[in-house]
Amino acid sequence: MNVKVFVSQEVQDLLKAATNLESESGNARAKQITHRLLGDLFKAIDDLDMTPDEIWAGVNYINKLGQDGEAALLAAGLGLEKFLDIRMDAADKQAEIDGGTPRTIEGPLYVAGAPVRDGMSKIDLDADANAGPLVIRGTVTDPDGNPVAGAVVECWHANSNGFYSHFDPTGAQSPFNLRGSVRTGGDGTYEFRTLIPVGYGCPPHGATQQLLDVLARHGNRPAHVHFFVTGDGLRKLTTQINIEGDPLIWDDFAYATREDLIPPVIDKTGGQALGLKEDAYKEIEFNFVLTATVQGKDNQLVNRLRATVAV
Ligand code: MBD
Ligand code: FE
Repeated sequence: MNVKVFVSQEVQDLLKAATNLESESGNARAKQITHRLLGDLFKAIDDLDMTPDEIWAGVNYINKLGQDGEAALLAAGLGLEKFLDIRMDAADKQAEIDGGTPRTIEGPLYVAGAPVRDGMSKIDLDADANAGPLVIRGTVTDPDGNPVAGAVVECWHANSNGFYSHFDPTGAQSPFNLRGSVRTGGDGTYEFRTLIPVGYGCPPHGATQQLLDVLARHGNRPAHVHFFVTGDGLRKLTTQINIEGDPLIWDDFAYATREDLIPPVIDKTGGQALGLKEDAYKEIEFNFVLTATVQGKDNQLVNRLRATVAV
């Protein structure tokens, strides 16, 4: 088959009818977006001469994606979430906002409601024989380099199996294991006492890995730690750090690695006095620099569905 029907009046009318484009009712923005995306799909079907079998494979794939609860995971894996960062970076550049800690994607595994502590939090609630102790500490400063008092640093990461609490397929972890929040004092410092994470891998039988297999891509991330950082009058920062030395550091299936987000990992002793499980431990110093709101507004706040657990 090599037919081109997209530009026909019949198809253009069908697109308008299907999205109720010419009526005043409904959500105008949703109609605009649906009309455009559906049109782009129709055009791609024409251009690539997609077969009915291919279309139904795609429709069935979407069903499996939803059944597996993996739509946000696929968004990370296909670079859609990274694309949003590229757009926000470009918007910042246009607005001449610079100097802050680089953003990188949130990913789908945040859980709201973790306990908030002052200054320091020990977040490794569950024993993990294969993970050594790790201290992550630093400061939160404003664009002028002043410490931010009352800033909140939220942290979440995986265990030595690459699994996150709440999403752990083995069900092994306590709620909020390896998740926590620290509120800074007047000196703007924060500290997390935790364990060294291992990189995440997509569920092997899930829809995301299924598509990645077809594309001959892997579904793994290098070891990393996520952060949200908030402070009064400053924009919320969403970022991550990588654990230096992970072989996948520049081969992340979610494209989240950035040059300035790979702090050195330092060997330290004295862990016993800090309540760590071994005296020898690793330390990462990572300082967050927040950026000012734009006309009093946080233009990088992102609303999305997030898991919530009551403390
Ligand atoms: C993760 O831990 C993650 O951070 C992302 C972006 C996707 C899947 C798992
Ligand atoms: Fe992650």
